[in-house]
Parts: sequence; C-alpha cells; structure tokens
Amino acid sequence: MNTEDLRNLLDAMWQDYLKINPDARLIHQLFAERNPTLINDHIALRTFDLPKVSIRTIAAPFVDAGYKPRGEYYFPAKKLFAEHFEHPDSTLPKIFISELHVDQLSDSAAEIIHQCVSQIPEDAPAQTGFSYSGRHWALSHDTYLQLLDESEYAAWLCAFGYRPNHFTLLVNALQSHHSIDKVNDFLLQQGFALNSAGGLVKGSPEEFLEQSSTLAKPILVPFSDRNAEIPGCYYEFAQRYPLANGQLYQGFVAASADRIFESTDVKRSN
Ligand code: OOG
Ligand code: NI
Repeated sequence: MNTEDLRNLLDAMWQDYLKINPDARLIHQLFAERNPTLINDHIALRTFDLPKVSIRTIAAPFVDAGYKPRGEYYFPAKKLFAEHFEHPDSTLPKIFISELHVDQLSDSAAEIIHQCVSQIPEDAPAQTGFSYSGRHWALSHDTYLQLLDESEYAAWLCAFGYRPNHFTLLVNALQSHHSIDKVNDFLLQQGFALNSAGGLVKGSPEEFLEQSSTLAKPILVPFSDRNAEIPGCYYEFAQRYPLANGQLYQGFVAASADRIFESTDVKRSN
C-alpha cells in the first residue's frame, strides 16, 4: 500500500469512528477552532488472539504500508497483549493493537468468540478495510451480557466488531492548551465525562507519557433480539515527554494503558 492509499485508509477509519462517537466530532471541532493544526498521536484497534484475526493479521495492511512493530505490552489481569506500530513518516499516527487471549476465558465464552470469528469471510481480515468493517456476525443481547460477566473487552469487541476504538489528540501540538491538566479542565468545563480510573491523568513525566480519556458514551447497538445502549468509543489525549536524547518518547506505558482500556467499561471500577 502506498502512502496515499494509507492516508485514505486512516481517513476512512476516522469517518467510521466519528459515526459511533458523537463526542469525538465535538471535541475535535473545539480544538480545531483553537489551533492551526491537530495531530493524531495514535489509533487503537482491538482483536482476538485467534490466527484468523490476531495482531499479526490485523497489522498486515499497516506493515505493508511501512509500519514497524516498536513495543510490546502485557495485561495479565485483563488477559490482553498489545503491540504498537510506528511509520517512518512521523506525521502518521502510531497504531496500537491489542488482542484477547481467548483460551484463557471459560469454555462457554471462548465458544461464543469462536462462533463470531468463524463467520468472518476467510479472505476479509487481510483486506485493507478490515479495520473498519464492523461486526461480521449476529449477536443476541443475552450473549453480550454473558460475555460482559467475564470480559468487558470481549463484550465490546463482539458488540462492535472491527473498528477503531479511539483516536488520540497529541497535547504537545496544541497551542490552545499547554498541558494535559489544562485539556482535562477544558473538557470537564465543556461537559464531557472523563475516565477517572486511577486518577484523571494516567502516567507521569518520569514515565515520559501522560494520558487521559473521555468515558465512552452509550450508543444504541442492534442485537439480534433487541436494541440496547452500550458504551461505544472514546477520545484520548496524550502528552509526551523528551527522553535523554531529546526525542519525544513514542511508546506506551502498560500500567496507564490498563486503566485507559476501562474507558469502555459498563461496570465501572471507580
Ligand atoms: C486501548 C487502551 C490503551 C493507550 O493509549 O494506552 C491505549 C483500548 O482501549 O483498546 O489506548
Ligand atoms: Ni490509546
């Protein structure tokens, strides 16, 4: 994939994300009005660790377009693993992809997930648009609730399918707000709900990364037996700090990411 096709793909992902995240459009507009340019730090994708749809598969179109794996992150309590990918053109967003260890769930939850994934056409995951192709299976609300009992991540992914989970505003590039605290104050003042798990700001300058995020707003999702409102997507904010070599840290911080995942939780821990 050439860079123009890649930019078209990223734009199509952004349009898909806006469709199910009404807050993102408003927030983007609020910052766009106050800044000459906005930079998207990264896009996050979610998947299962089954070979058909694993990180390796989902990353393939991005790797083909020049992205390289640059970091690995472990979340044992959530049964997740993640990797981030960077493009040599630093104006392009990083891609953060996580995957759920399906065989660590109960047999019944694993069976539901296998059923869902088996309905994806064999050649679909390798295709360029897969990362915003949505749900390839029918799901009842009861089945959704059953998954929710075991894994918020599994329930979210089975309800929404393959689509960007969030985009991320790079705070460093803002002229209007010079710190993540100022960004958070502004968002709260504008009436947005923020994820306060572990504090509004996750991470610290010593870890070279501070992050915050909105709480995913409930949106109406069609299930096979009825429609129900469940948390959709969220928007994230990242402030990066320079390493000893003067370059901004480009990685992620597992302990912070662990709480950022909770921005789509139905059952809040705090
Ligand atoms: C990803 C959560 C982690 C970050 O920037 O640390 C993350 C997700 O919710 O899928 O995005
Ligand atoms: Ni993120």
